[in-house]
Amino acid sequence: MEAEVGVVLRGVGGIYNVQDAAGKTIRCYPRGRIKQQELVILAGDKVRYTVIGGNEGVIEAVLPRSTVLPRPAVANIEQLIVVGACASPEPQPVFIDRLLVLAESRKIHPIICLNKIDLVSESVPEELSTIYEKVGYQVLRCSAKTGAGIAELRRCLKGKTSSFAGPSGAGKSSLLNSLEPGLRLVTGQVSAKTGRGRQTTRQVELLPLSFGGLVADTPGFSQLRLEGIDPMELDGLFPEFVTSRQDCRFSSCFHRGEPGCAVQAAVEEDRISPSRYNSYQVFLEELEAARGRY
Ligand SMILES: Nc1nc2c(ncn2[C@@H]2O[C@H](COP(=O)(O)OP(=O)(O)OP(=O)(O)O)[C@@H](O)[C@H]2O)c(=O)[nH]1
Ligand SMILES: [Mg+2]
Ligand SMILES: [Zn+2]
Repeated sequence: MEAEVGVVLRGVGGIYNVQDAAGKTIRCYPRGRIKQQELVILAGDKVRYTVIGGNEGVIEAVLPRSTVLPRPAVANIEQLIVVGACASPEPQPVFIDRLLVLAESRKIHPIICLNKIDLVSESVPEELSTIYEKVGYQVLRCSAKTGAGIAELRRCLKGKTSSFAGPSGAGKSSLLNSLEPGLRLVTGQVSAKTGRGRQTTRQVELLPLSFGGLVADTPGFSQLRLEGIDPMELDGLFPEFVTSRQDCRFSSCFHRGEPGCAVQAAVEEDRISPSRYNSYQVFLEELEAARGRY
């Protein structure tokens, strides 16, 4: 029988739901040699499989991945929808920047989605948007509650393989329910005491969208530490630093107090946002500390 190629939507207990070319879900077991190779099969993986009757199949091979996101691991994501709440939980630019750097480092296209605009005055999303639009990022302003911005979010997802990311409680699952009501994803409350979400989504799963495309709801990449990035290359993951850094006096400039630093000059002249520059410094320290440990 001919092998077919499909996409792994999710894996639980060694059984993988694979979406075939027609959109049907096939329950697949990996062939013994895949298990022997200790090859991990991820959500998003494109796999070659043989149908063994009905809706069941055997996975023969995992095809090369174009991208991989860590914790939760998900493969072949084209766009990362970075979700941040305007309130409840309070917006954290460093968290947004962390996800943006992650996306840039993996060559995944990021889009920012500011959710819960119904809870705040217009100035809150306005100020946040300015920071990111200045960089050149697309920023959506949404409310899963009122439906504002949902049509635009739908347009961004159409025909693509995307993943949602962002702090627990930001409203990732709620946004997905709002743009595709059939999904009925479980959502949680934000704790009144800590102001944080309760990590309602525990598993990564790719969801087929009725208007075309796949999207991963995730538990939010909340444990995320940046890894495997050379501190020298961090500035290249902040798109707005790239033109300035060419004018730094030293080619090995880390942009933290060196004389003749064009990046710092750009911060002073407000061409680079202070909050972005702050995130750069936080990540630089983190990456250097991680190096020191080995
Ligand atoms: N007012 C308001 N509340 C929202 C909005 N979106 C989500 N919420 C509420 O925020 C809470 C958390 O939403 P979830 O969708 O569970 O958040 P999540 O990002 O999926 O959280 P985790 O799965 O824990 O990572 C729920 O009580 C939602 O009803 C919004 O646009 N406006
Ligand atoms: Mg969720
Ligand atoms: Zn510099």
